Amino acid sequence: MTRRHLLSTSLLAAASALPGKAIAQASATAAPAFFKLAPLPYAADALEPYIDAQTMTIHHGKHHQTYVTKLNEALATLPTAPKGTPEELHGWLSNLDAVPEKIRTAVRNHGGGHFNHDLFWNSLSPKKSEPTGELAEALGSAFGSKEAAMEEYLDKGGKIFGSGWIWLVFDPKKKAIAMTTTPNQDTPLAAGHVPLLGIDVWEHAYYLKYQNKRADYLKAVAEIINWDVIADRYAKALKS
Ligand code: MN3
Repeated sequence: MTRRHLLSTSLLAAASALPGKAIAQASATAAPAFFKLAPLPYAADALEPYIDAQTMTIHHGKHHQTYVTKLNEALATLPTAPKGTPEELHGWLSNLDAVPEKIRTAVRNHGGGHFNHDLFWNSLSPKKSEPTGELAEALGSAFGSKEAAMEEYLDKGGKIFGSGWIWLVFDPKKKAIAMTTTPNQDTPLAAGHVPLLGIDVWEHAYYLKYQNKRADYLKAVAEIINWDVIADRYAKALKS
């Protein structure tokens, strides 16, 4: 028996030992699931009427899933398997130059997409809230008031050309919060900023319900911001 024949025979034996379901799953998945799509932290219709259930279902289940799938496909080409932890992704996005060149663009776009959307879903809530404590004070000193901060959010979010994100960030160098934007799926991490709030301004985030009326979408989303989560992120950013 040749070595090649021996190898193919043992592979066949290994394959036939797998239950049918495992084989079907293995062939349906192109790359190992280093990173996985987490379920939404609320029901798909929970943010109605501000964000409709159909947009939510497609945005999370198709768009976000695609970023995860494509990130995993790129990572599968690496000689060593990644850990697939949030900390690892955070590290790559904070220092893209250190990411192997052949996967750098995929990590920036699809890894960024995965990171941004995770933060986005968890920045929203059907339960109404308002900024309190240190966060309310920081909004006051940076913008004058929460209302003024939200005016800047509407203005800057409305002016994004093409696809991108509007962010409330903490800038550790200036020890201050600020409103910034990024194009495509770029993250604030690349600029050394700590993202506190991120709102998706890609058309896929609003077009089914709001069509070209981006300002209406931005105003609606402002009603469902989970300020308790944003305050927690700010408190953690101050400590680190
Ligand atoms: Mn999106």
